[in-house]
Amino acid sequence: MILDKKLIDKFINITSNAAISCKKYIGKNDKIIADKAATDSIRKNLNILDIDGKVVIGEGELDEAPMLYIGEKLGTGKGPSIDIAVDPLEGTNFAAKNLPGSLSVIAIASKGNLFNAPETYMDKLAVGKDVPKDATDLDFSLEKNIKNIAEAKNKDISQINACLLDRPRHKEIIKKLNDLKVNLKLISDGDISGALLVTDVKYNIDIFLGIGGGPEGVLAASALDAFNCKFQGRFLFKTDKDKNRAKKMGIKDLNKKYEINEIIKGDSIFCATGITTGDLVKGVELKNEKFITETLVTHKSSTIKIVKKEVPIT
Ligand code: VTB
Repeated sequence: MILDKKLIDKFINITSNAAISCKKYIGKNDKIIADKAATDSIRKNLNILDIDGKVVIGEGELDEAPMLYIGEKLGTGKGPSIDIAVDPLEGTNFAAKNLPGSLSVIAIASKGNLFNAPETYMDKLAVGKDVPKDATDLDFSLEKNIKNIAEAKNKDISQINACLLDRPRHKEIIKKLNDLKVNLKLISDGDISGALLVTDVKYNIDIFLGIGGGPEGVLAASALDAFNCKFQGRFLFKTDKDKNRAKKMGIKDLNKKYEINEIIKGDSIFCATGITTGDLVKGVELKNEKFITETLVTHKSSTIKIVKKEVPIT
């Protein structure tokens, strides 16, 4: 089912307003308060929309998140039935420390079409549309993936650029990439943005890989699907609590590798508004008594664009 284009503006407003409500907390070194401002704003504004919405990815489960918890119903109940994935403030550290790259992010799809992801880590791989879909795979060796990308792009391996989170858990991968002479972009947080850097040659990233948050993986996949890029993810369940939770969510094979069309089906809308300026979009600016926001929007069935919005101070 195609999602009504009129929903696009409504969802741009949702993430734009969340970004604006975060603005006063940028650089205050308090990520909890910034996250709460974004979460409050999103919840309040989603609840007045004519949608029959349900959170499938949010701030956590009911016992750990009072708002935007998985399963929470949102909207007036009068409009289309949609599933919502939301990360009100992606890159909480960035906002708290006034560093580049914090975003307010939402993705929607028709009911049942957006994967209900557990709050656990995910091993991810994202590659641009200029590489054949079968050239890379989470099950291939790192060497094979890099070699195939280089071949597809007619580049030397030393010209390949890989983006991943700078974490001790990636020590081995980083060493292998160094040995291969691949160029690295090691990000401290914000792996939704990281994954989206494969969408356009201007970002100069050939592959995004490594282990990050599962919910962030699903959000990135929603946009990557509209860009016709490749994404694969495999959840990593460490504790028994994680495993039981996954089983309760209906995941039978805990080692399953998910393809993009198993994570997001049919039409979707994705909006990411900048809070602090990053690679994808500018942060919120205040000019002449107006806030100016920039939002990356993808609507799978119609458009991909960056939308600037002016919102008067109220
Ligand atoms: C990433 C990143 C987030 O968490 O998913 C990461 O996108 C994964 O968790 O911005 P660890 O920090 O435990 O590695 C964030 O960095 C913070 O939510």
